[in-house]
Amino acid sequence: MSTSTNQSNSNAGADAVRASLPDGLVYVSGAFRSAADATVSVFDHGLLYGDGVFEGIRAYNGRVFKLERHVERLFDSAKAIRLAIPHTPSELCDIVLESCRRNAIVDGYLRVVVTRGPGDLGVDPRKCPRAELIVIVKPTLSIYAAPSTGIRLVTSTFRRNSIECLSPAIKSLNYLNNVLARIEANDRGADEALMLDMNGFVAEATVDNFFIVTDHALVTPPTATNLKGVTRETILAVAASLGIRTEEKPIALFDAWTTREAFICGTAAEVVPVISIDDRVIGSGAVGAVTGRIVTAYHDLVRSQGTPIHASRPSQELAASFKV
Ligand code: PXG
Repeated sequence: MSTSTNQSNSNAGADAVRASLPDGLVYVSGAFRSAADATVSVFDHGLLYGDGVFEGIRAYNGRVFKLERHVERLFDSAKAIRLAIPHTPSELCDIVLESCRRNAIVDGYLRVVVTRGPGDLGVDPRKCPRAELIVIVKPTLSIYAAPSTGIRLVTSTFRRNSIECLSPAIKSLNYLNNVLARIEANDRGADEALMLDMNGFVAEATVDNFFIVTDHALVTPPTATNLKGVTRETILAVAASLGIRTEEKPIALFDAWTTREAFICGTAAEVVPVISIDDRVIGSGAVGAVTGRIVTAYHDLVRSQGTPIHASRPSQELAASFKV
């Protein structure tokens, strides 16, 4: 059977699932349930205190891109906040893949959330005996209106978390300053906000890492001030394979305003060219040559690598744990 036939069959399967369950099947409290029935307790500390961690992952062409790396980062985030995930990393990979299979996903966006779980009013996490794992799968996620022609950024007055407050390496459920920064960008007619670190250097966008292209190299800020983005690290490797020099060093706002090219990157958005920052046009105002090469190389890579959704099955023990 040809690849295209496989794909159209799988897409037909996905269409059938969507027709009967528009928001798909969500994994929560150990079971796959329709989105309408997938509920968490009002006493969940993820809801009450933003006490939890998450990942955004993508599937392309029937494979999950960088699944193991995302799961590793989820466990690192959880470890940092002293949250015990009630599964092994391998079981978590299996639950993600099973979510894709049950939703007939070929291409899609996955959200994995682990909260401290249901407890009581009161911040003490000892009241939460068991973490809650949620896996949501969507066929698409749109973050920016017209990403391919480039987006406009404005610098936010809200700073990215400093390590003294909450390490930006923790992909936690505390996104309020990022949300406020995005509201600010919306209010100012921009597509996205650029968030600075506590020293006034560029940290990242609200849900994406930031790169500039100088005469010498592709430059991105060191991860002390931003999320250790999976796309960011992939792009550093992609650039090296294309023979493009890379540097990780602080970027002053002046250097961002006056750079030849800039882009932001993340799992959901992929690589999105930036055409203006604070009303300073970047380069010619069109997508730059280096950015174009990175966009294409990343696009090709994500569609050609990843963990196959259909090559494995969960262990009997894990499968038996699924309540529905
Ligand atoms: N910085 C921040 C603050 C993020 O939340 C990234 C960078 C990019 O990281 P990855 O590993 O994806 O390359 C993120 C990613 C959303 C959403 O809309 C958030 C993320 C990813 C996807 C969707 O809520 N965070």
